[in-house]
Amino acid sequence: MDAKIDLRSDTVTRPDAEMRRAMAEAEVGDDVFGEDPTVTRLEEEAAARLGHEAGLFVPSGTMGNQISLHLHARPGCDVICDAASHIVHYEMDAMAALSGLLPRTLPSPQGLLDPAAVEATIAPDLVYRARTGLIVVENSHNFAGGTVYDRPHLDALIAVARRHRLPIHLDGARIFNAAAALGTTTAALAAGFDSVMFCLSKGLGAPVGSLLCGGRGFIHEARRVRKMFGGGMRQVGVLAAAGLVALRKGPEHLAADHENAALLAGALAELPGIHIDPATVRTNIVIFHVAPELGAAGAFVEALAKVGVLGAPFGPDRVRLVTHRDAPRPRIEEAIARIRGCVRARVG
Ligand code: TLP
Repeated sequence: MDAKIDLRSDTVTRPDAEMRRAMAEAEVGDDVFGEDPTVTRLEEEAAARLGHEAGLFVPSGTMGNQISLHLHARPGCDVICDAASHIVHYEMDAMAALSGLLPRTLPSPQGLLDPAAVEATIAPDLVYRARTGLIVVENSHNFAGGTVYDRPHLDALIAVARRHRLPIHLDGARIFNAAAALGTTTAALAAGFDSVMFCLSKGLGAPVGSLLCGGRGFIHEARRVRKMFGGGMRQVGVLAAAGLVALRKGPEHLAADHENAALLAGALAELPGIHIDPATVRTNIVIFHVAPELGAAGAFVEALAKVGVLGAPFGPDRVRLVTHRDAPRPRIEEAIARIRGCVRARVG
């Protein structure tokens, strides 16, 4: 059997030859002193792509989100977000640990916040109620299977935030996937948010790094919080150089990733014991339910690994597969054949 097909995440993508060349040739300086020209270029280009005034290069999406939460809301405040948000499940409860914030979660169909439910959750000004400090939106939504908000939906959420004078942050780790799926631009999806985080290290293919974008004053403060969180980096232009290639060239690969995800979802839907509605797969994330006869999600993922397909358990009976540029169409076809064989061996 040839090599494993790694669909655990789009974070497994490796820097390509062009990125490695750019890294080797990068002009660098000490970025804590603001003297790394490659980082500065990346921050400017990223902000321009999102239609925001300024950008800040951060080591991870988690740090970008957490800097933003820290700046937007005071300790003791609530953060309104979907119940299955990345900031709730996969960021080590950092909002509580680092910023004294409490998530006020709303279970939302397909992970997409209902503006009326958000408005109803905003705390009234009562002496015994904590204040709402912030609203957070995730687009595309990871845990819900890469679902996307369209612009009218975002407008309705931003209008709620404005009516209540609340800041609103976008976890746009995969905003380029959302834009590709909706046939729009990242700037169109980022408009109206007070801050936006997106990742270079996922489908765009960079080895490391995310950007936090927002107004000039906000990013000035964000630079200070990044230092406080231990994210001040020095000659980091070697990483920003790969990030620039990812930003310029990465988006063009995403449509193929989405086609591959649709192909995978369609094939999975045909298999006994696997439940997925392929119509819900809009981007590069494929999440399916496994029936008990296939075993728990963890056991099924182990069985898949034995046939050379790597996925991730995403709950007791859910499995996630993510398509990306390092697994082109023939590899996805091969993955489908292997998964089919594995399922048939288990359910006969
Ligand atoms: N997501 C990772 C894991 O943490 C689950 C993945 O493999 O999908 N926001 C969203 C919506 C994300 O999906 C992620 C990463 C982040 C933030 C955090 O980015 P990093 O991993 O760079 O801290």
